[in-house]
Amino acid sequence: MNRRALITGITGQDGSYLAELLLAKGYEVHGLVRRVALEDPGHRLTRIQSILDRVHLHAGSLESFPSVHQVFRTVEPDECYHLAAQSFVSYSFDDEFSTLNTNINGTHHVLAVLKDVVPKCRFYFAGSSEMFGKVEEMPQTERTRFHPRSAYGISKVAGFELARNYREAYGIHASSGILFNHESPRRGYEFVTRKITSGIARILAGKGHELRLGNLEARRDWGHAADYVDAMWRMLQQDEPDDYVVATGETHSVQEFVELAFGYAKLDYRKYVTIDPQLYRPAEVDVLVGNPDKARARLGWSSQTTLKSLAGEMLKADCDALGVVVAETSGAAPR
Ligand code: G4F
Repeated sequence: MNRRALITGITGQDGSYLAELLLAKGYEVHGLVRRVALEDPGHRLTRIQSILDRVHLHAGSLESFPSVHQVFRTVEPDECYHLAAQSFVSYSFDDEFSTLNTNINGTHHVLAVLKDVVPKCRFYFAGSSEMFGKVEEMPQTERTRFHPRSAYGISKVAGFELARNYREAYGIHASSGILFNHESPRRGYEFVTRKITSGIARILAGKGHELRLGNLEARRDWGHAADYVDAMWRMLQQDEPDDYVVATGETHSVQEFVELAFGYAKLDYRKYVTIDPQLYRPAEVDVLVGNPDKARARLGWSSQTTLKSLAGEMLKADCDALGVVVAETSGAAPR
């Protein structure tokens, strides 16, 4: 019989790539989605449009224990990938309360239900490099101390500790990926890389003339989301549950990404980029760079995409969507 996987957050960037990967591996794939998503598939299910006839969607709310319980009883998954969260760091400063409630309670509900209904089900928690925040060492490893700088980062530390506690206290096969930033043409428009590539496409299409950005000096370790979901799957195939840093091992500034993407478009970014102090965060994570040695050694996983090809792929996709041709995005094969 096919293995059954349940994905929370299946409609998002990571959820959609993961669903495709699991289908290709022969899994029966289920997703927990909000009822509003089922009522508005044209808008909310776009990333999984091409696989809609092959996945099973269940309406539910992570904020409600009975609702999560009902979905788990129906699906009885062998593997659960818990990706759903309020994931925009900036927004977590605007509404700390809903970010903490949604992210922490959502994870707690899923773990508590899993323990009750399917204790043998393997569990993946989407941890984040935002947990390192004001970094205490370079590069960051699984042993680096957490120092989160936002309600989002705090909520991820809480989820990470919940997963670890369920592993230690109840013997649940719970693993956490400490994922560094990962992007793709399916990235939400609010995140900086997609904001940049979609902004350039609009400029080229004559639909915009300015790109407002915040802190260009922040440095991130950016990989491709399609590579990173493979690491999630590999974690759940291990005999023993554990936690892993998933990263490229390289760090680049937002400014470098801007220059790379505008370079592809043959535009001088200085003519279009305006720095908007309103877009600075009350507490910034200045630099992130992960050490993926453990994932490489134990999971046989490594990042397959350079920042250059990632930026090219994203820009090309945004330009294609607006019918604009960009001359040179070599090495930027669509996935
Ligand atoms: O793209 P960002 O919004 O991503 P951020 O905050 O690093 O978080 C992302 O990665 C995490 C993993 O490390 C995830 F856990 C999280 O869910 C999310 O996926 O911002 C990247 C950097 C920041 O330093 C920000 O201050 O870009 C800087 N930035 C500069 N101008 C901007 C902008 N960020 C955004 N979103 N918009 C700007 O205009």
